[in-house]
Amino acid sequence: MKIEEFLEKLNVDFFTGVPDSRLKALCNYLMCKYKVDPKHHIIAANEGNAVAIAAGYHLATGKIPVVYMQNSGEGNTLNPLASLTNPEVYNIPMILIIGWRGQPGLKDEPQHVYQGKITTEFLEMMGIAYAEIDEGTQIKEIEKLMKKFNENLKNGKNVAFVVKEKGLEFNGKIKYKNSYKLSREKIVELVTQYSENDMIISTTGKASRELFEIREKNHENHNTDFLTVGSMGHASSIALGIAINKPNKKIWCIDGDGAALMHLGAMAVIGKYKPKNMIHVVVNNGAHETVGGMPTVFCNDESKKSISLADIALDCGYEKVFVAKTEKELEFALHEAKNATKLTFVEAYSAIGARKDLGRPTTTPIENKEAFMKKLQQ
Ligand SMILES: Cc1ncc(C[n+]2csc(CCOP(=O)(O)OP(=O)(O)O)c2C)c(N)n1
Repeated sequence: MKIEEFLEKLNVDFFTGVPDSRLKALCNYLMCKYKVDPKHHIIAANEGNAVAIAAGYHLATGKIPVVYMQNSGEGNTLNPLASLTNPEVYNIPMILIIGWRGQPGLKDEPQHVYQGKITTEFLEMMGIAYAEIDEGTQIKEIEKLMKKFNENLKNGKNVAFVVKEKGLEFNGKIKYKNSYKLSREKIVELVTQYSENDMIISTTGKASRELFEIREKNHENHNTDFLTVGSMGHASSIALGIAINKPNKKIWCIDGDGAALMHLGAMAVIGKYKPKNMIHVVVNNGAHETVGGMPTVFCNDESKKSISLADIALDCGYEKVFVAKTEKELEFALHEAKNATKLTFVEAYSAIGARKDLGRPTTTPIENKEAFMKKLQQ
């Protein structure tokens, strides 16, 4: 179904959410039509944040907002859906559009399998009426459905569309780019070189896939690396938990700007405890590159300088903070980080993009965990 025709039936003009690869058609359409014009489109920090922004939009306008997300984000929405928008609380209507990874019957990555199974059960549990959209869904069906959904919305209830593979399409083209030269893969490779035999916790998405492939290419062991394949935004907190309890090991975290933003409070907690054996490297491409390239609030636009993650780290109490925009600057920062005895932060600016033939980890998460724990005990 064409995204334009689908949205016309919804009759909405405000969207907020977190980008998803299944929803590329919607995400790219919104970027082409609105970019990030706050009256129409806000890319949120996390999915719960999006529900709250949408609630504010409804309170101010009385209109129906759309919240879009990957099904991985359902958990982040649970609290505001249960205690803010729910009919037994404030009764605030919105339309959820959810990309269905781990759709039963289709092969997907391990982090999507369980979430895929419980995606619609979650909606049932939350009392949210939903419809599935797949490749064959006709616009007439949406028209009919919206008659029913509009009744729900009028009564303050939320409704949802769960979008399966190829459920929505968009023919427009959009290229996401910035002015930085270093690739994320190069940054990850340099971290593996400078960290030597230290432990690395890497973030959700392509950074972890690149880390895995770099180890393969260099015939190195994977047992120093914990690939946080799901749980976006939590890699740095996992690193904190390890760093505190293994003070004689150096713990590196390779994070993304979208992931750091998703649970930004984690940096304040890390800064409070200041593990001196922890190095937090954020690859800042200003984008959710893994799922298509839509911007984060750390994106430099033409008019304004972006928010500085390095400044946030300093304010949170990180003790050594570096900004690297070139390979030379990054090598310097990583060398200093390796020798530091204080909580260290490196903001590494990166281009948007990845190798077309980038693979996926060939070991399971349980194998990863067991090898990692064993190595950590040595
Ligand atoms: C809770 C949750 N929401 C959304 C996603 C989908 N997702 C996977 S990677 C990613 C983007 C990560 O962006 P960033 O951390 O900046 O890393 P980049 O891909 O740019 O390297 C998103 C949104 C997810 N896995 N989990």
